[in-house]
Amino acid sequence: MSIQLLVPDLGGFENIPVIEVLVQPGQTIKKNDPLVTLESSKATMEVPASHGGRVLRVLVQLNDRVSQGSPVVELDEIVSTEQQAQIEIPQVVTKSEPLQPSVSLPAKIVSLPGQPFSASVHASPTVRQFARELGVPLEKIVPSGPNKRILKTDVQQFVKQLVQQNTNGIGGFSLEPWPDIDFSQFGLIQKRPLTRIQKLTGAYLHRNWVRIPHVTYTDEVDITDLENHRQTYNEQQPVGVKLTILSYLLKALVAALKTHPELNSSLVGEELILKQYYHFGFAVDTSQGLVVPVVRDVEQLLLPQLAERVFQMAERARSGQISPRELQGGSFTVSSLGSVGGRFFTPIINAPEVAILGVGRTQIQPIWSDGTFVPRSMLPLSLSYDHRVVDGVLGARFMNTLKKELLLLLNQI
Ligand code: CAO
Repeated sequence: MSIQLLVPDLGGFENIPVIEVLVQPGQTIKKNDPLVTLESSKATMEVPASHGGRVLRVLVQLNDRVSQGSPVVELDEIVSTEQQAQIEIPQVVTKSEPLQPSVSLPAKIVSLPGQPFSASVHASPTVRQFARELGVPLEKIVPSGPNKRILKTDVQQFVKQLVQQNTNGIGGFSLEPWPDIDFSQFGLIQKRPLTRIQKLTGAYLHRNWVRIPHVTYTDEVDITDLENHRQTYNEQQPVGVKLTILSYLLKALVAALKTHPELNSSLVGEELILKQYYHFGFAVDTSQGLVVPVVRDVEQLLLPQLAERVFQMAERARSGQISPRELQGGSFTVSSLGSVGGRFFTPIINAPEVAILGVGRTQIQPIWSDGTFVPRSMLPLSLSYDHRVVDGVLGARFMNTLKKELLLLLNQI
């Protein structure tokens, strides 16, 4: 039996726009389920179904205007024996006969102007109910419906994003949307897309910066004697690759990491994976962006071999010839800006590693020694570490060891 469900008495309101259609053909509905939402200048109302059944046709569209008695839905009614007894026969007609109005339940007024929850957000009672059940504050949702109305899909999208953020481990962040500004209104601009490498490294750097509690510890090491040694060695080797400060540091790192193995580890869940290999990445500035080749088994390389390896890998990184395998497996990373300038900075940890060493430019400084100032070459070092794994004392001890090991190298060449 088909019946029409009608708009009930609206308390004197007429020609009220339909702002949401909540059912569709083929859908099975129960008595009291909301069919449409109407919104007058004074209130938002839901029209509930007076009968349960399968929706054959929806007789209104968005923005249609309805009054009491307007047909909303044509329904193929499902009636239990008990319900059948309660239904007044004249209001229910078979499809072959002209359709007659059925009983309509009073409209539910769910939102009135002045009520706190409707003050600034537009949403139908069903959507409000849905959001309430999920504990979602409507004020936080970006509306996509007409007249800035929040739809059910907006609530679902909001929840989806929250779940996604929680899966990524950054639940709890509630940030303002990124500003969308047309800069050309202020002056001339030029657009340049990020390179593929910039896009890739950018995403990883962002993740690491957000997910790892970084602490950066800074110190200086007096490398006057090491510099003399390096320069003398390089002068005596007119051919071949010269020794660089970076290669000394990589070598000294092996010894320092053996003393403090926590800094040569990865945090997996609640377990530390302590690595007994020493594969070190070093940041190379290329025309396409930052690339980090990994020198394997630094422990087994003599200083000149290490300098040669670093030089060749940097060259291949710059010419785009480094293989993906050569970018993998690092246990610690060094980022040296020494050839460019500057002193201290905050290098971002190259996850899943737990620490990274930033190297600044050596500067000759007056250092107090034996009652007088003497000029010494001071190398600035910035160690960023994951504070979940390395605490402040360990970080400081590690730096002390590294400084000591760097100077001990002088006796090894
Ligand atoms: N203090 C003073 N001078 C330094 C120095 C330091 N800490 N480190 C290097 N230099 C000098 C070298 O002695 C060399 O000088 P000479 O030509 O007079 O001998 C010059 O700088 C160039 O050094 P280099 O480039 O040959 O060797 P390197 O080991 O310092 O650098 C590499 C190699 C690959 C690290 C470097 O080329 C590079 O790409 N650096 C940028 C790394 C980077 O992008 N870091 C940031 C990552 S986060 O965005």
